[in-house]
Amino acid sequence: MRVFDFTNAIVREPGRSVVDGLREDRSATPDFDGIRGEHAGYVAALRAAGLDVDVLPPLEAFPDSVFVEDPAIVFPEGAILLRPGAPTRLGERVEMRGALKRHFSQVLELEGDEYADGGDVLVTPGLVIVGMSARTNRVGAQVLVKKLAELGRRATLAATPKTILHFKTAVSLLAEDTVLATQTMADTGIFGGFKIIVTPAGEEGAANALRINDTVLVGDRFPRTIDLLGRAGFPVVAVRVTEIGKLDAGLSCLSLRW
Ligand code: CIR
Repeated sequence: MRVFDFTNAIVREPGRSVVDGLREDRSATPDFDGIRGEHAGYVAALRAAGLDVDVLPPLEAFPDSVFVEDPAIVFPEGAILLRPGAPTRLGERVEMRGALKRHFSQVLELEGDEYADGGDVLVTPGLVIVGMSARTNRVGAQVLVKKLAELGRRATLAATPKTILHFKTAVSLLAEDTVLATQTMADTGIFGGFKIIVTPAGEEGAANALRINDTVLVGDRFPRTIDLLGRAGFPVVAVRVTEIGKLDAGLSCLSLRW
């Protein structure tokens, strides 16, 4: 089984408060109806890729709770409940616990003061890479590596380039031996053992793509990346995440997959 062969996903519907989610760039205001429509399109794309999708209800108290990738990571053998690094997001873990317990018999938890976001965790064949960032501190990453070992997963730490929010903002796995990465991420040397397809200049946001079974989801506002991947033989599905992108998010952030 390949690490991107999935049968199930968890997503959460956006609440109206989603427009108050965290974002660096305050100049472009996200639109709720736009986000809701994009989210519905995303869920349809997951289903078309073959996934059974559990859609959780919105949580108005947590504007960023639509980004379910951050409070947990999941594998066929079990889940790990994380401690998101943004103070406004820490409570999302409590809300995610019940869903994880419904789907997984083994649910491990980060329990100290450490913090780690799922957006910093890249699963590759044989090795999970945990990026340290503003949302995942060193202790959080170290505790997470131990929890991953309990699930039988080998993991290593890496530094997330300072200019980006999460490790996976700048890289995604396209195939077992290939990643899509921004030039900055490619230059770190972390992906020396992989073929690297670099996002065209100006389309760095495309690096947060999502391989699911035989499909690669890519943001529809990145035509040059879509063309590049198509010519490299990847079956690309363009998904609209323009309003969602105003909240510093992309395709992986919106689901947990196993
Ligand atoms: C945040 O800043 O936490 C949200 N507005 C965006 C989270 C994106 N999540 C991800 O990249 N895994």
